[in-house]
Formats: sequence, C-alpha cells, structure tokens
Amino acid sequence: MRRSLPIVAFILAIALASPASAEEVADPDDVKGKLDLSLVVANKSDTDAPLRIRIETHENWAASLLSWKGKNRVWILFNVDNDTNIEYVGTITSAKGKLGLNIEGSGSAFETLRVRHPDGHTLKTKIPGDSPPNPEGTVRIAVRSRYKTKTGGCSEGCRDRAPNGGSLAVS
Ligand SMILES: [Ca+2]
Ligand SMILES: [Ca+2]
Ligand SMILES: [Ca+2]
Repeated sequence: MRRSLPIVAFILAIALASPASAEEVADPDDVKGKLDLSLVVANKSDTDAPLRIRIETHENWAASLLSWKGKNRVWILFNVDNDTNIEYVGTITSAKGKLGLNIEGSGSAFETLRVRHPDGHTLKTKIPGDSPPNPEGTVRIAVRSRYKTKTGGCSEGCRDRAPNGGSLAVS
C-alpha cells in the first residue's frame, strides 16, 4: 500500500491546484408559463467565497411578475451539509419592481440580498461567503418556481424545479 501513496498525493495536488469552475444544469422546456426554468449556474471562486447564482427561464418577463403581493415565486433551496434535507430557503420577490432574495431556515432569517434582472429571462444574485446558507466548503442548491394565472393553463399554478431531482453541488 505504501507504494500507492505518491500517486494519491499527486492526484490531490492536481485537485487542489484546479481553479474553481461553474457548476450548471440546463432544464428543459418542461412546464407551461413564464417561470419555466431553463438554466441554473452556480460558482464559488474559493471555499469561503461568495456563492454566485444565475437563474434563467425560457421566457422573458418584467421584475414586477414576482411582486410579493402575488403568487409567482422563484425559490433557491440550500442544503449545507451531508444529509439530503434543505436547511435554508431563499425566496425571490419584487417590491415596486425591485427584486430581493430573503433567506430563512434553521430558525434564522437574513437581511434581504440584492437580485439583478439584467435581461428579461435572467436572475443573478450573490450569497456572502462563510455565511450559514453558504458555509465554507460545499453547498448544494436547487431552484424552484411557481407561476399562477387567474385563468388558463396555470390557474392551478405551474411549478418547475431545476435540476428536476437532486441538486447542484458547488464548492
Ligand atoms: Ca424547465
Ligand atoms: Ca442538509
Ligand atoms: Ca424542470
């Protein structure tokens, strides 16, 4: 066994030297409505760096679609340890057209984080590094959406998840 040690050390050295890369999952055109998710991209430049998240949908919409007064929502789920349970849920809503992310869970609620909507189908946000929803090391995330209309195909609420099962592991 002793002979295999240098190989292990060599592989570890490569792993440590690799720059952090973006993790992403494309999501198909699998639900009706404006909040049909198409892509989630997440990355951390270092283990204790901010977690940057980009969410895209297949359709374009105005920030007011996510008004806190309405039923439409985009949620970010955070699993920050080794089990499969979600510890924190971030809810994206808008007030007077300005988007924010409110993260709650494990008995805590955090200050609203800024969310940008640089084009009609993209949401971008940043979770501070070394914070409960983005602890040092690996964090697993998934995104859910709900789009509800008064009549028609989404009157019961059209819901999407990306990835459809499991989560995106970012470290
Ligand atoms: Ca989708
Ligand atoms: Ca967990
Ligand atoms: Ca999906």
